[in-house]
Amino acid sequence: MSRLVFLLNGPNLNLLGKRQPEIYGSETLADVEAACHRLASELGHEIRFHQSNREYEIIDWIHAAREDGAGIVINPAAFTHTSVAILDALNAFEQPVIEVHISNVHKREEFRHHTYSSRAASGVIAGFGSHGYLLALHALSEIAKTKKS
Ligand code: CA2
Repeated sequence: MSRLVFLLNGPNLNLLGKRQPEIYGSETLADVEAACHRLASELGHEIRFHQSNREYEIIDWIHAAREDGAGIVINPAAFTHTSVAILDALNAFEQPVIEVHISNVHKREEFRHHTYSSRAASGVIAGFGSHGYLLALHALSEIAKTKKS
């Protein structure tokens, strides 16, 4: 069984740690990637970590995960609230999906309360800062174990 997890990040998350630390914290995306690599190797997973400001690239990575991905952790960022195309791609992926939001979107503006991508997720983690990515990796790892046994 594949141990490969895709960690996908949507638009503007390349600015993490560089702007609006009061909302998104001070860790950069490179810090998050390094922490995910460390945890993944402890859990016995390999990861592919990507970020894009382009919707089609995120969709292409979701399609790539169909080949050999054991799961997807995704923060679609603003595409969460707008993209039926990302929802359709996630629905075509047959392994578990965990959605992450750094901020608690439910405490924020009304337009962030509606999500498309969450409909394809086994679970959603929001409001724990960048630590949410690590919580999501733990969750995926547990789901993968349960599926095996
Ligand atoms: O809380 C999250 O993780 C979000 O997915 C972040 C998105 C936002 O549109 C969602 O509603 C919630 C925004 C990502 C922008 O990231 C930035 C990071 C630092 C500075 C500026 C933007």
